[in-house]
Amino acid sequence: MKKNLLILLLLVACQSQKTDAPAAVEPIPTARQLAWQELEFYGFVHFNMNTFSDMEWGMGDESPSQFNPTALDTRQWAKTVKDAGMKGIIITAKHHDGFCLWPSAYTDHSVKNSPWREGKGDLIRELADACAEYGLKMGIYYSPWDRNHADYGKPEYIDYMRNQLTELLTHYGDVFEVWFDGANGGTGYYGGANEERRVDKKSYYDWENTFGLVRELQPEAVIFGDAGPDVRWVGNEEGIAYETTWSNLMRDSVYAGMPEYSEKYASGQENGSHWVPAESDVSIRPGWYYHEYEDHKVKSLPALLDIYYNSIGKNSSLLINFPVDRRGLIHERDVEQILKLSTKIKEDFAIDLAQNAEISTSNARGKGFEGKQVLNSEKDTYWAAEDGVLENTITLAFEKPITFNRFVVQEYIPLGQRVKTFSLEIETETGWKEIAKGTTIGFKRILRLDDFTTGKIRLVIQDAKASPTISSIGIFNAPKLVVEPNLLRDKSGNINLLVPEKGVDIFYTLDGTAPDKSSHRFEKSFQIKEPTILKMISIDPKTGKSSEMVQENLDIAKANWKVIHMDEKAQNLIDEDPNTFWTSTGNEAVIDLGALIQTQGFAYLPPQNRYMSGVIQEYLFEGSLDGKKWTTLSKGEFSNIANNPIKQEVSFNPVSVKFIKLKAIKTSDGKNAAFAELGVISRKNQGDNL
Ligand code: FUL
Repeated sequence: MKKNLLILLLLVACQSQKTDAPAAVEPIPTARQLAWQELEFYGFVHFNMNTFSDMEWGMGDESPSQFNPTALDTRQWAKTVKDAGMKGIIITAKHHDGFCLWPSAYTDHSVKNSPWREGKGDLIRELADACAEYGLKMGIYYSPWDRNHADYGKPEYIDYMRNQLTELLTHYGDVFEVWFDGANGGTGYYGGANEERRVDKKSYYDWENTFGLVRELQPEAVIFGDAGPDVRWVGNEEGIAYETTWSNLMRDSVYAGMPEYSEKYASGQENGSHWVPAESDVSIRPGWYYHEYEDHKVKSLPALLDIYYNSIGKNSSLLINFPVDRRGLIHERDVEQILKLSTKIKEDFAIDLAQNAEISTSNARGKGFEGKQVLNSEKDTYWAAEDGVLENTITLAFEKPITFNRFVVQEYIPLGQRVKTFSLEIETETGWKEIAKGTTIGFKRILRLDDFTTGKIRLVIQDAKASPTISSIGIFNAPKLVVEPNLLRDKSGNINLLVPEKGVDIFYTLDGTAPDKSSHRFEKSFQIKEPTILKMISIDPKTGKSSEMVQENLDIAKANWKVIHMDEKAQNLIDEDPNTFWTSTGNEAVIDLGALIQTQGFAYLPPQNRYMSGVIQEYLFEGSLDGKKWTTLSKGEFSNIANNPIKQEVSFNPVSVKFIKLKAIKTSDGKNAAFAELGVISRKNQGDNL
């Protein structure tokens, strides 16, 4: 009897012993990379000489006297970044034009020769202090390419670069990321002081020793570059990672600035040799640097939210840039938008429904690796399958059906990235139904789904490099994104109203009254041919939450209009699409309105593309009954159009015309006049014939 008891006790003791952890699947992250992975979301600041020269890539011959912010406040940057839920700030200490934000001992081309703080300022010091105060980390962007330094292209420049890195990495405390830009014009196309000095990007910077210096001075810092070595570029500047994003990279095949990088390497490779995870960088405006003419182009909440889900939700970190303005502040509109984003993210992930689920798994490795490990917030615990078992399911069962639309899953990356394909299924009355599929998971994968209601959800891992390890699963029911509707109208007057999210209703009025949920509900496209004021609003029917109201002053439809120019592209100026434009070699646009139209003004939309050319600043507007004899209806300037290229509306005494002509007297850059749209402001039964 006693003997049996002993055997039983021994058996129990053996079973309660912790099961061995799975072996790592190489490559795996280093300690500094693991710490970096936790940051996820941090801010970029582009601010230096380009802010004052109004350029994106300065030439290097700018005078330090141009650098003169009037109200620089790094604490305002830090507060914004902190409030937005970001963990740090990377600052452009030196961009391609070579101007230095700190008083480097190795060049005169720096703040020390600027009027700012009477040449006594040190912006990196001020930022380091502000970051410390707000509990943020600081990173350094340093452009290897230098259009100012006399030695660029020669071996001496490498000493200069290392001396400067030594200053930056020893004088300001801990740095979490050193960002080496891969850009080097070197084409002769852009001009610039050192353009003719092409360098061999692979060998010139002697990266091995330069990285060695960074390691020596800041052992905890990750180094960013196209080729890593620690963090890689995502391959675009839109802030978007790939459906399949491996943290593994064939690092030895890549070098910074290689032309085929984006296409061949940016999404990583399943069998990449090194752990070099992706970082998605994007600016909150079209440009990296501040330009007043982009004040109306700060990214909308839907656009920022798409970026968030397509970067952090796809195994990448997110680096959002603020083009700090000439005052030295993050512009009010940028602050407003980034805070809208962080508020929405907090709402989306407010309550983790998975916490109430019962977990079961198709395979269990043993003690310490049970399914329930995916629900605790400790990062060192995870569920793991037995060795060699690649196909697995993790099922979450709820007492009562839940409604959800977000699914978050994380692999336990200290043992390497493993999952190759997975799907998500819900239990329905007729059995399991697949609602989403994916490829890689990595550090974090977020599925943004329609609403589903079910009592059971299961993650099905179909294939993996080795038996999977999952550290976390989260399930959320994000509230609907309720933002102002967008209006699209074609030439014939067909109207479409759009909101980014399904299940949100749009209500509108055509009689000038304020819309509410008793107004017309938009169901399908309709036509408006005559001048009409359309007011619209969007409402989430479940919560009653509504957007701000938008008013569109629609004018006569352009269905019968003809452009009097042989160039096919001239149609762009009456296609009602703000994103297309036409450049007129004759510096004018003439339109046959197809009928007599009583008009009391005109509307001109300049090109909306990033590098606008031919924006009309001084104009002459004429009307005609026969297209031959013209009468001047208005003459003047569009003030501030170059800085704020929005639709310009000009009124005059009502007249009836059949032809209109907008002529450029002067354009912003002296180039041929360009038109995105041209229209009239008309009124029925008003005005006299010419
Ligand atoms: C690019 C640079 O050329 C841009 O000016 C900007 O700094 C961006 C983040 O990286 O390569």
